[in-house]
Amino acid sequence: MDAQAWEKVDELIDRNQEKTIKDLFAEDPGRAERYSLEAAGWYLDYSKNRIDDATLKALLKLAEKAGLKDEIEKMFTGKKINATEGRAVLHTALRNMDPKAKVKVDGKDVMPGVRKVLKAMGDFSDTVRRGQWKGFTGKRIKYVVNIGIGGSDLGPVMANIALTPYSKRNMKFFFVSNVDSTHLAETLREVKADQTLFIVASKTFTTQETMSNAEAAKAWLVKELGDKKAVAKHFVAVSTAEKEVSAFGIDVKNMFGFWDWVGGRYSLPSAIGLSLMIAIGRNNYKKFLKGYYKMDRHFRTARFARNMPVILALLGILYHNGYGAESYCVLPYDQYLSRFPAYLQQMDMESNGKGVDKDGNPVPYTTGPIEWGEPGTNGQHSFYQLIHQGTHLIPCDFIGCSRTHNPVGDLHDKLMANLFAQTEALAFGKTADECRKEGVPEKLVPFKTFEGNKPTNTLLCDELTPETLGALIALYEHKVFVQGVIWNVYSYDQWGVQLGKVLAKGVLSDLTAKKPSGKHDASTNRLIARYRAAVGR
Ligand code: G6Q
Repeated sequence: MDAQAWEKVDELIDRNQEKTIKDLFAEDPGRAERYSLEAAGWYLDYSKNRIDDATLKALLKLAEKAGLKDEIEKMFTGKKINATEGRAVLHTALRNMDPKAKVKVDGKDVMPGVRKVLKAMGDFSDTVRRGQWKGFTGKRIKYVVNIGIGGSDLGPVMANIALTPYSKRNMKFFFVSNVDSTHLAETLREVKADQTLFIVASKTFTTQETMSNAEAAKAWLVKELGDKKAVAKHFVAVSTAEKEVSAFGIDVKNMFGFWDWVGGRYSLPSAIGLSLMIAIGRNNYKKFLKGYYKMDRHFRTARFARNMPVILALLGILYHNGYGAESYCVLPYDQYLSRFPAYLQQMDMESNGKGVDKDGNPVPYTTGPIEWGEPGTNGQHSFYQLIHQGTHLIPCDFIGCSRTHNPVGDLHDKLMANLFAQTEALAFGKTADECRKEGVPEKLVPFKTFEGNKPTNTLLCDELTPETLGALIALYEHKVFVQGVIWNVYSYDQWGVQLGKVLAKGVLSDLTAKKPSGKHDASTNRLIARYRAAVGR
C-alpha cells in the first residue's frame, strides 16, 4: 500500500473524527444522489459511509498509486499475475461474450477452448434435462449429485440455491463436499442409483475429500446396480486432469475441462458450473455469464470514481486499515442468496488472507478482512445487536431485490422495509434526547441509546435473475482483486489450503497404522491415542 497516499487518507480520518454520518447528511443532503451508482443491473448506495469528497479523492489516489489501471489490464489480457504459481488469472475469459474476443496465454488464444467446453456443457445438459441421457437401466436422470469441495463446491451450491426459480423442478440437486461420511450417506438416502448422475468436480482430481467421496459413491452405485459398467452412465467429471479422470474410470468423453488459469474459488463460470447449467438450462446459464460479462466490462472501462468494484474495495480498505474494522458483514435480504455470504467468505479470505507482500516481505498493515453474514431478516434477531450497540465496528453490505419471485401478501414489502430501516438505524442511531422524548426512564436511557454512525452499503437490483446474480458475483470478485492490488499481495494462490491437504495425510497414517509414529507434538499425539483407543486400535 502506497505509504504517502495512505498517510493522506489517515490524515482525513483524523480530521473527520468528530463528524458522524448524521452530520455528513445534515451538511450535504445531495450526497445520497452523488454517492450512488449503477452497473450491470445493480444500484449501489454508498452514501451512508464515513466519507466526503476529500476522503474519496484520497482513497482514489491510493488506487492510482497502486497502478490499478495497469493491473486490471494485466489480468484481463492473461499476464501471469499469479506469480507464485506461474499462472495467468483469466476467469474473465470464461464469460467473455464478445464473439470476436481473443485472449492469449503464452501466445495462444484461449477463447476457442472456452467456447468449445461451453458448447459441450450445453449439449450435455440438454440431453440430461430432456431425459435423453439414460442411466444404466434405461431410466432418465432425476438426481444430480455434485461431488467437490472448496472452489469446486461453494459456487455451485450457492448459485443453485440462488437460481431455484429458474431450476428444473422435477430434478433434484445435491452437493457433497465434506469428507465426513454423513454428508454422502445422507445424500445417498435421498436418491435412487438408477436415476442419479454424479458430477465429480475437481480441478486436480487428487483432493482427498472429493476423491474419497467419489470412490465411495462409485462403490455404492456399482453395488446398487450390480455392474461396474454402470459407472459410465452415472459419472461425469469436471477437471483439468485428464489422466486422473481416466484412472478413476470416467471416460474422458464425459469430462468437461478447464484450465490452470482458472482459480478454484473463481471457477463457477467454468465447467464447474455444470450442475447449475443442468438445473437452469443453457439459455439461462448464458444469461448468467452475460451478467458477469457486463460487470467485467464496467470494471475494465469505468473511471475509478464511478467504478462499483473499485468504490466497494476502497471503502473496505478505509474501514479495515483506517478504522481497524477486522470484519465486514454481507446481509442478503433474499432467501435465495442464503449461501452467498459463505461463498464470499472463501473468495475474499482465501484470496487476500496473506501476510507477505509480492516481494515476500511481511506486510506492515493488516490485509484480508473477515467476511461473514446471514440472510435478513434472520440476522436481525441474532447478531445485529452487536453491530448496533457492541464495541466492534462492522461495516455491512445490505443486498436486496425490489421484486420477489414469490409474492405472498405484503411479506416482500416488510422484508424490504426491514432492510432500509436497518441501514437508517445503523447510520443515524438514536440519541439520548430522542429516547427521553419517547418517555424512556432516565436510568434506561444509556441502554436504549444507539450511537449510530455505523457504515453500510446498499446494493439493490430489480430482481434476482441469472444475469443479476452473475453481475453480483463479478462485483465482489473484482472488489477482492482491487484490494489485493492495493495491499500488494498475491490474491490468487492459497498455500494455506495446500498445507492442510498435506498435513492431514501424515495424521491419517498415524490413525490407521499398527503403531502410531508418535512424531507429532504432545497434544496431537494424545489426541491420536485417544481416538485410536475409542475405535479399538
Ligand atoms: C480454491 C482453492 C480450494 C479448491 C479445493 C478443491 O481456490 O484452491 O478451495 O477449490 O481445494 O480443489 P480441487 O478442485 O482440485 O479438488
